[in-house]
Amino acid sequence: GEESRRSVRLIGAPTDYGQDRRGVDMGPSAIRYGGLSDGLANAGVDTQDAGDLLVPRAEERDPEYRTPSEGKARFLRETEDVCGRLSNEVQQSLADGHTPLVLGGDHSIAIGSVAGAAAEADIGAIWFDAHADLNTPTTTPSGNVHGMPLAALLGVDEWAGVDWANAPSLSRENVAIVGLRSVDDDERELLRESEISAYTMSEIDRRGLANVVEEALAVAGNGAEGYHVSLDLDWLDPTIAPGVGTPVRGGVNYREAHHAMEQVAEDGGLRSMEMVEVNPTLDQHNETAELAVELAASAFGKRIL
Ligand code: 6HN
Ligand code: MN
Ligand code: MN
Ligand code: MN
Repeated sequence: GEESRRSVRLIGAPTDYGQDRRGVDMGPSAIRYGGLSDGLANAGVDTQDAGDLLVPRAEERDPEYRTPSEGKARFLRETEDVCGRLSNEVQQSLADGHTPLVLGGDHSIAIGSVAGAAAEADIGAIWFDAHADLNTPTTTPSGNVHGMPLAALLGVDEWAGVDWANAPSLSRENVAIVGLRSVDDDERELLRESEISAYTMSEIDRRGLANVVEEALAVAGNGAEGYHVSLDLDWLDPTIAPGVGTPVRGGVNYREAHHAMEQVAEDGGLRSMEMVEVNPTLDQHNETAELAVELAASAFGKRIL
């Protein structure tokens, strides 16, 4: 029979509530201008664009609002609102037979995209990131929710009480973090005692990224109905991805990143994906957004031969 083409639905989530450096809300536009629909067409997938969620400007909001039990988490109320709507959009895309590709926005939106992807299935996740994103409103050094989404999705500590966006929606044995090089003390403690698979840059140096990604794919897919790929552009070395709010030296290089995405395509278990933290105001000639486009094409199966 004829092989059915994958159809991708783009969903923009233009937030900048989750971190200090403004401008990441322009990520969806920058990635579209970087040629995303052409890039995906070259990868042989059909694309439809659902546009952007409406996200109120931070200026119209009070970042300090929180209930006493919520600790320190700026714009938590706004993040909850966006993630709830994003979760519904992602769920609807899957129900309609499309693979959701969410464009951030800061990484806090992952709470919504993963919750939506996990609503009707048991899924795993691969977190390509310099950071662990495992803080809670109590452990956070910054109060920024972009440092917390994976903890929210796993129901860690205070996040166990979140009753929004269908979170918690991941289990530790199906989560792999790849590319770590900036980890806070409480995150380190959690990673040491938990079943979460965490791969540092040093382990990647020693074993090679391809071997690490092969293992991460096995972890995320083991006993699960597919997995979510969360691609934080600060995963890459800042020399090739300067347009991010929290760059950390010593990330993966251009070919390594492509090969990792090619492994995702080859594996076939991708259920949903997001690309986050692209900040065009910190970028050089939109190169980080263009790199995101190229990586998405690889993840969705672009072939050279
Ligand atoms: N990101 N661990 C730091 C924090 O503020 O919690 C940095 C988090 C960065 C998060 O890049 O998505
Ligand atoms: Mn589920
Ligand atoms: Mn990061
Ligand atoms: Mn992140």
